[in-house]
Amino acid sequence: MKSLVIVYFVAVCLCFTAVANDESYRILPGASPVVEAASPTGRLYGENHLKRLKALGIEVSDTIVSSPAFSLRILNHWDNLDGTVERGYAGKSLWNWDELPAKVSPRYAEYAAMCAAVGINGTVLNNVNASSNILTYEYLEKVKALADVFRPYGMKVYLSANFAAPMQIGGLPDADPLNKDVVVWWGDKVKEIYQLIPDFGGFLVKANSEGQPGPCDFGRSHAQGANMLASVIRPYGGIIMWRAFVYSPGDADRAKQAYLEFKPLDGEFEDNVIVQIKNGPVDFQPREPFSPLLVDMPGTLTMPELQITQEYLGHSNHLAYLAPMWSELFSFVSPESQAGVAGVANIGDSYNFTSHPFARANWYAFGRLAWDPSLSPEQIAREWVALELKPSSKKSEDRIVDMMIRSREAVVDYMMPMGLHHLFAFGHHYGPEPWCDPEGAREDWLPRYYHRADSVGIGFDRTQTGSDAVSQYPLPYSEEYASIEKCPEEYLLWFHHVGWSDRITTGETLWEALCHHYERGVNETEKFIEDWNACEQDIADKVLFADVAERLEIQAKDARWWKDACLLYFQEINGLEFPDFVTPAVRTLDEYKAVDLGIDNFTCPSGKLLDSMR
Ligand code: GCW
Repeated sequence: MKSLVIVYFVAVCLCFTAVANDESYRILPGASPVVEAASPTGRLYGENHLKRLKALGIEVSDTIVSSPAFSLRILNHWDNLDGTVERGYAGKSLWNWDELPAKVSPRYAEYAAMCAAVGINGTVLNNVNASSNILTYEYLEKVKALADVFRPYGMKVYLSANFAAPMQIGGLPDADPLNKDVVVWWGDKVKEIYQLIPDFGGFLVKANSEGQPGPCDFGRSHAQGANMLASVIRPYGGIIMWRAFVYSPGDADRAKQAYLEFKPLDGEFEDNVIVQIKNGPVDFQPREPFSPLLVDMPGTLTMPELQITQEYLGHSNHLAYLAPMWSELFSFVSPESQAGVAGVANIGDSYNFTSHPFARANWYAFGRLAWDPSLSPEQIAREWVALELKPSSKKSEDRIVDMMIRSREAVVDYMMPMGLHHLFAFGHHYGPEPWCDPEGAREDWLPRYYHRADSVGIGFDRTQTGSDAVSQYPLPYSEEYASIEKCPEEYLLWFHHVGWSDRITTGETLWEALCHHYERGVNETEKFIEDWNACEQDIADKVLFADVAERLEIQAKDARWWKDACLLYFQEINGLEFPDFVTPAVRTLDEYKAVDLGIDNFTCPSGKLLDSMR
């Protein structure tokens, strides 16, 4: 416990510097510490923090003053109205639209309490690939029922809006943001929403992205589209979160496209529009360099979008504790420059909300970091392990925290180390398919677009001799990333096409280094099994213990699959021998190529089912 007390002291000091707002609180020390706050939500957060300290056995010996770093700390649910969840791996949607508003499940309040425990203050209920039906009166009544449950927990409700809603449910011939009828339609719709939900938060919009409608369909810019919605919602205090996740097949490197489209619009957005930008320039890969757009829109409110659901990190089968990834982002993107932070939720109707017991740690960590990004991933893991797993010995606690901290790097190592990205199977994004080439598929959806492996080398040249994405970065990063010598190893193949036999800074050839990473990733997953088994005596919840043990077995098997499939495929291209330390592949490349999980694009069955199909 001592280490926790020390880190808490540091965290408390840092919080003193944060700006006070009505969500902040103060806890005064004493035999029974007192919570002071300017608002009921601030009081709730203070009480929740005090509860956490008590549960962790930490005494309040000095006054604690705390304010959130980001004023908007929001979950994005990619939940569809038919109960499915896009990229959701924890069962079906938690929202039972068929039963609402008549029947309000007690799980809604449980969910809101979990969010409030870590300071999450908003939730977008539906998928960004939005059905316009959510804006019909029938659904708005259901949304109101949820908003009523969430309100006492300090959680505001937001909705994803389909930009073509005036056409789809309003009967208008277009959705041009400069068409007066369109503006009137949105104005009436917003009025209807606020009559039902006076503290409605606003809209999240995915426009002109992956086939979704948007202002560009009518010759208008993203700023014109966002500003029209912003103007109708402004009188009610609402906001528009406008996503910058745009790319289209064409000449420009996909990693450059959001910047190319949005940077020229800097300064044009209304001040109740926040441009929501994915953490990396491509798409939630196991590791990406930060998105340069996040640091180069000085005249625009921006917020990073993180992905809590593990679309590209082994779904709910793999242990991947994501706080290290998010802290990495905040080491490049200063939280003070951002208006909020969004996390794509990993929550469903599964018995524990997230399916993998450790996936709850990512929900927890998202909230804790959104409140205070200076908290260390280790401290957050320590809190979560002590609060949720409650191991009966310090040794097991340390062991589990250590596993969690190592887990994200392990996933990067066995899936796509050294800056490789998008080697995923088409559609479901679970297993490896660096060779994937389905007929008629868009080039920028294929792994070869990203890995560019050929007989000479591997990696995407994003320097001046290639796509020049490096020049979108500010100094010193633009210079560092452009130089093959100075580029950090973890981004090497993101920015450079490197010869297979070129020596990298460790003295190994690129091929040896790549093999090393894959091998290390696999070894780590085997160590996770040993580590977890060593904790068995200390975990009282035997069902949870067995559940995790089973998933770790799947993860280790998958890690071998990733390593074998990728290394065999790259070997076929470069014709080199494997270094001695590489363990022999379990199957041949052809056998791996024949693996067909038979699962659809967006959802994934339970680990067990997947395992039996493998
Ligand atoms: O990562 C991709 C996902 C899509 C998702 C899209 C987005 C909601 O594969 O399923 O759609 O990103 O972020 O809009």
